[in-house]
Amino acid sequence: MEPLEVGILGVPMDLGSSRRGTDMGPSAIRYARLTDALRQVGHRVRDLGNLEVPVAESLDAGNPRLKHIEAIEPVWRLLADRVARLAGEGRVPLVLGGDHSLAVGTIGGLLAAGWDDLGVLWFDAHADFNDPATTPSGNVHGMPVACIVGHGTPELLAHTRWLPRYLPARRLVMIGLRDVDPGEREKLRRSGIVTYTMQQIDELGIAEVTRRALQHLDGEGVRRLYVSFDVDVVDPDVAPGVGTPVVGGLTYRESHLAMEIVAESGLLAGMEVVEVNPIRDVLNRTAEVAVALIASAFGKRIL
Ligand code: Z70
Ligand code: MN
Ligand code: MN
Ligand code: MN
Repeated sequence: MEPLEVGILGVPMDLGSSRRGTDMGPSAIRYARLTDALRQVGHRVRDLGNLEVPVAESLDAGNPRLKHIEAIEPVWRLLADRVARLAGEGRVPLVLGGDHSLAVGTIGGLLAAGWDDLGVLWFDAHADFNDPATTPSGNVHGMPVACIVGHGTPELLAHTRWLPRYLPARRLVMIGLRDVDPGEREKLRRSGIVTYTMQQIDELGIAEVTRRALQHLDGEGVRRLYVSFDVDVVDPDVAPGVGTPVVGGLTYRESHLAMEIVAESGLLAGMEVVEVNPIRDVLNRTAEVAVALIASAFGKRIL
């Protein structure tokens, strides 16, 4: 991979989830020596610090089916501005979460930067495709995909009016699904989003799945790839420090191979790693896994 100008941005936000602690994700990932890892691969790295995010305890959650949305939406807009500016400067955004609701801001920023050839690989145990009508929790981190592709109730989409446009559903591919809510299932099947569940990964292998995902995006005209990586896609035995652990996830080796194939594609234009929760971790193991995965996605090779 040719040397990139990487711009790191932390988003210490846990307003989209009910378990506290993902707000400490950016610190945990930095403590695991992220910039060193990227520089060792040959990239130039600038850490732009953290976005200012309100503390949950200082707020009222408001609408129980759309908790903290009045505080989350301004974070999305601020994040989108920052990401669009980074992209405009030719930097590759690397965003550290924070809960997964932040993806509306990052991907919204890339759309605002005029990335018409953008595609998204969404690694997650969950579909994050709920809306206020289907949510079992009211947590917005279960809804970002609905916001990004514009499939949700008007009440939800009212908070995305600042987006320049929605991402076409066929330009988003999910990998690693194993915990989909009943209300998400039908919506997802009809959405045009391409999905690879753990069953398909077991049958085909992660290499074939990742290659098929990239091939599909290529066929949709995608020339710039954004990887949205929810660490809960990795098995909780490997990455225990997450808000919502789900058994039966990607192994250390499968997750690394997927990132190595992403690097080989030559299309990586940005990445976010979300849902790292140091409170629930064993020492800082999950952030260390996150840094190793980022290094692989950014071109680290064994030989
Ligand atoms: C469930 C919900 C969730 C994490 C997304 C879970 C959502 N589908 N959890 N990412 N870590 O509440 O909507
Ligand atoms: Mn409102
Ligand atoms: Mn997620
Ligand atoms: Mn998840």
